[in-house]
Amino acid sequence: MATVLITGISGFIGSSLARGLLAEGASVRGIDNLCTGNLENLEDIRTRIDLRRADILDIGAINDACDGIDYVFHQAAIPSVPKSVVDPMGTNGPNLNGTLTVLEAARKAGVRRLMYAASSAAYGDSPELPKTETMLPAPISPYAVQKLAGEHYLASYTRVFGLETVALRYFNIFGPRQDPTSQYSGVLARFISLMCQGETPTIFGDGSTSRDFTYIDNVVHANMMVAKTSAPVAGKVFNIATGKRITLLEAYQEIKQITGYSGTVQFKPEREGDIRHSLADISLAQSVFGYRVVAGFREGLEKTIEYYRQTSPQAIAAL
Ligand code: UD2
Repeated sequence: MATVLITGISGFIGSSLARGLLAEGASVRGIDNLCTGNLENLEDIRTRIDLRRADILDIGAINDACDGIDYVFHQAAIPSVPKSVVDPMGTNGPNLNGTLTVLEAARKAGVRRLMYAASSAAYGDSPELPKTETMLPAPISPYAVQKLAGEHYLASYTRVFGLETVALRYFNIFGPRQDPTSQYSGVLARFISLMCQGETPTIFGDGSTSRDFTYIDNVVHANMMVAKTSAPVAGKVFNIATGKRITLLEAYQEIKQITGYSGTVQFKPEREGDIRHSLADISLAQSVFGYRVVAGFREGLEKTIEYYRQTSPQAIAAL
């Protein structure tokens, strides 16, 4: 049975990974500084994990956390484009130096493989679709630069030190436990939580903006597949998405249909720096390590809406 470390375990993606890995029989250790994460995300599994409160830049704590670990799933980050624009230096610490800290600790501890939450932000807003891993990256925001620089550190640690690393470029992940409360929250989390409470959502732009919205189960599946594959994945980068794109207007209409929301939507000008369209080519992950889309957009929406329906508005507000 493998012993795994999840950084950022109390976040939306980290806590989902923890559940998936526990279900596979893994022994799960996690670290989090609770800066953007939330302990409520771990409520049902709290007693089954070795949870450590530590900062990703605390090399001593990260060294300790990597001791005896087979696989690291590095999810800790400040995952916000706008926040990185407001505070490039403050976000560079956790997002880039934090990744280097984890790589260094993993190398010293003899970890078998390290999986990294990379971002589709690396592609920038070049109009070419779908995005393939061979395209030249064109990061725009500090966040995109930080995440892309992390990928290069991974490749370096594989080449120079022989540590097996894999970068998974996530495309617009959504699902239960995603925090819907901030103005920077993912659009689907915002739409769903607002519409479940009968409040009016806002579309920035004319609604034709599109994204490759990816349900969280696909991310958990991808991480587990790539951790255990015997295919040559070390030092590589893979898109993790669905290979389909949905416009904001389509997303709004589907949510409306599922929730029975009877209100309207308001339109506002596009947000500064928004990318118009995003769509992934997922054939590399499919062919190299058997990734597949385990849950599509509609199924993901239904499950996410079910979750927000069961979560009271007060609990959402407290997130
Ligand atoms: C996502 C990721 C980000 C990074 C980036 C890569 C999230 C939350 N963010 O940013 O971390 O990886 O992709 O490019 O997954 N919008 C509305 N109404 C709202 C909120 C948003 O119309 O209430 C629009 C927004 O202006 C944008 C689209 O929805 O056009 C998606 O916004 P987002 O914040 O969910 O995600 P994105 O693609 O900016």
